[in-house]
Amino acid sequence: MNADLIIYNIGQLVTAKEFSNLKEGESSMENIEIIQNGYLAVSDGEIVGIGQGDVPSKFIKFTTKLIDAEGRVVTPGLIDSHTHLVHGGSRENEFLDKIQGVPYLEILKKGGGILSSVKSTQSATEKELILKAKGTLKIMLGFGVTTVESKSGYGLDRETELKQLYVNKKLNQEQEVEIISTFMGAHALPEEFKDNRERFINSVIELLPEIKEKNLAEFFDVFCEEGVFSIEESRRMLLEAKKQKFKLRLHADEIVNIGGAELAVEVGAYSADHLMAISDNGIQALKNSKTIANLLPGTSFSLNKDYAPARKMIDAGVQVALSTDYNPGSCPTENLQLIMQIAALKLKMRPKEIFKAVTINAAKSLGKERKIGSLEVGKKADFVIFDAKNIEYILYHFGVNHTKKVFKNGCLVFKK
Ligand code: IZC
Ligand code: ZN
Repeated sequence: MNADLIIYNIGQLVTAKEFSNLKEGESSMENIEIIQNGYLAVSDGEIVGIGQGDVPSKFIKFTTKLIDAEGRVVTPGLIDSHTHLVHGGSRENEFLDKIQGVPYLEILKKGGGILSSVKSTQSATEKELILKAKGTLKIMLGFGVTTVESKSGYGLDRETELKQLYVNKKLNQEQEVEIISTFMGAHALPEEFKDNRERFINSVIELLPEIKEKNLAEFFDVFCEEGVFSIEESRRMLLEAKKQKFKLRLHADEIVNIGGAELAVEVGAYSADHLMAISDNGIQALKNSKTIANLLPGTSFSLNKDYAPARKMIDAGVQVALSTDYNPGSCPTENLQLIMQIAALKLKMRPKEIFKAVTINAAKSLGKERKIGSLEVGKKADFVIFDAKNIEYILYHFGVNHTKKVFKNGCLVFKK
């Protein structure tokens, strides 16, 4: 099979292909392939060849573009599987309160936090939201991110929730980063429903058929948290969404442990996200399930809270992903590389575990592992060339962007 693009002389080619057998002394999160001195052959946006050493001549034709990686690291395009990408405004007006110790849920209770972003998103036009999100995605792409999950949830009314989801759809057509759309109508309780929770929950459920029919979201998510939506309320919405063929993910045990991880497993969610306050029982539940623990350590860093017990989870055999949680309140950063660096320094995750978490495991948390998340023949040619000779360097040298080039579907979409 001829290739139209070949990257050769790759110092470390992180294919992120999983081995079925664990190597002595490695965790189940370290079973990914890294080829030393590798090459990658691409045709028509797909991977057609991958291997070690010299590129076999069968891949090379007269017009093949050859790129010398000069011993650098190449990885799959990174996947940010938890973001609140589409929103109006920002919340730096709450920043001083926040760093002086006013709790996140306290700010929300007073009508700030998420509810402040709801106001800004309601008053923004679709065009303004698209423009702002495009700017964000461009920055993310520059950090090596080629797929982004994007939640609604700053509308909390039909019109604005649909507006956010339409923006997701438009973004997929108008820029390079692939968007996976999630309906999160149950992100907070609007003040006007304070005395009528049931009515609000019903209104979220009533929106499901329209969103399904218009094909505006693949996933459904709830902020299951003390003072937001209870386990019982979350379960009811999740099961209704599941019945209507939405895939599920869940904000679980972020701030207070209320059994969110257990609920995520019970309803068959693709991911349980945050888990800063997960219990041992929650870890056991995840361990015996297909639900991915999606950890967002940038949020702990930004809220000055405890970090999720990643080591404990991984050592128990739980599969972990890592994401930014990009949002205007608890984690205003696009930088997934910084999140990976925090995961190393604060979650004590090992380099291979971290790269697995932002590639194949993130893909699994989105149900997309057959197409993206690893570099294997037949998968999409989404990949990153890092200006580094080994993966450790990318984690150790923190706070800068290590990306050199980013390719999406075999096309160069970012160059430093
Ligand atoms: O806007 O505060 N945790 N939702 C749940 C968020 C953080 C986003 C926000
Ligand atoms: Zn979130």
